[in-house]
Amino acid sequence: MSQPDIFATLVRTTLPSAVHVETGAGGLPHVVIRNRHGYAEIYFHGAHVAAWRPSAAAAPVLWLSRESLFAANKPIRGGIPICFPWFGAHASEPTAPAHGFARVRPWTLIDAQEDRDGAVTVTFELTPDAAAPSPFWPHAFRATYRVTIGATLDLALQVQNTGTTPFTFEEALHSYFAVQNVRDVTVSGLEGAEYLNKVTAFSRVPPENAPIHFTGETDRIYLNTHATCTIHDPGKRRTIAIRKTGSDTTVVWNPWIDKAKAMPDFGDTEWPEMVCVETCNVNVHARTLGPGETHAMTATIDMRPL
Ligand code: TA6
Repeated sequence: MSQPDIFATLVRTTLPSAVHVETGAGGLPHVVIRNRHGYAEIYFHGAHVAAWRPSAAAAPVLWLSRESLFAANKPIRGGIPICFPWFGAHASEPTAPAHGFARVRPWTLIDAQEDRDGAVTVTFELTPDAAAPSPFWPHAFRATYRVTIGATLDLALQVQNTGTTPFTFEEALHSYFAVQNVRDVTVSGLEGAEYLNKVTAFSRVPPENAPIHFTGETDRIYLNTHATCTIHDPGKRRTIAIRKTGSDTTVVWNPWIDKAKAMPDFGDTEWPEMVCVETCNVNVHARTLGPGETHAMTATIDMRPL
């Protein structure tokens, strides 16, 4: 898509000097933000934050697979995929895209601002594709996604029911974080929460009252938790805190060896480099909105060098 085409279809705002639209991987357009606080890349495809490196960071905070696809109908592997309006496999339609359609649709840039402190906030919007409404979730909605590149990475996903009947949806900011070696990493904050263990057919596990260590495939939906999670990464000598609002579940995931090998867009030896801590409302915490109602979920990602 040429620059004029992008500006004709996907950009509906003026751009401050810290914000540029450039051609990214796979020829997909992305928004590049360079300010005093750091650097970020956000693809129009899925409003996908693919890179974030705060000025204080010795290495990128988000992980991106070296095997990731960058294609119109495929999700990007890494960064922060937006899962909406369902999480995981569709409840009844095996042909439906995993994690919903939002991450494989182009979003429109509707606002871009720079504040006096140099923080940049960009806002994307997704509405039903009039040309190709989803047969899997045929509801009238408006989703907006606000991303702020400041000392922290602030994300806000808002969903509005613009129709005349209630709908139920799931949502996740499926954040992939870069770590030195997942075997040496712990995640704190979820000690008191029970979880559904996807590795054992979603069996229910009581609170373990200890930080999470990774010794194998880990795929857990922590329930009824509003906790701030912290990734402790001794190898990269940093912590990454994920604070949240409007979210009742947190998913923690590392595919480990076999699952990594089974994913064509995930390098066989990449799994030690990442961990997902996902801010979400999924499973029993799916949300229902009546006509005109809105729901907002936020995540604030705060990297601190040790
Ligand atoms: O969030 C964890 C999870 O649901 C895993 O079960 C795994 O499927 C992962 O998401 C990645 O899903 P994707 O569709 O992006 O390959």
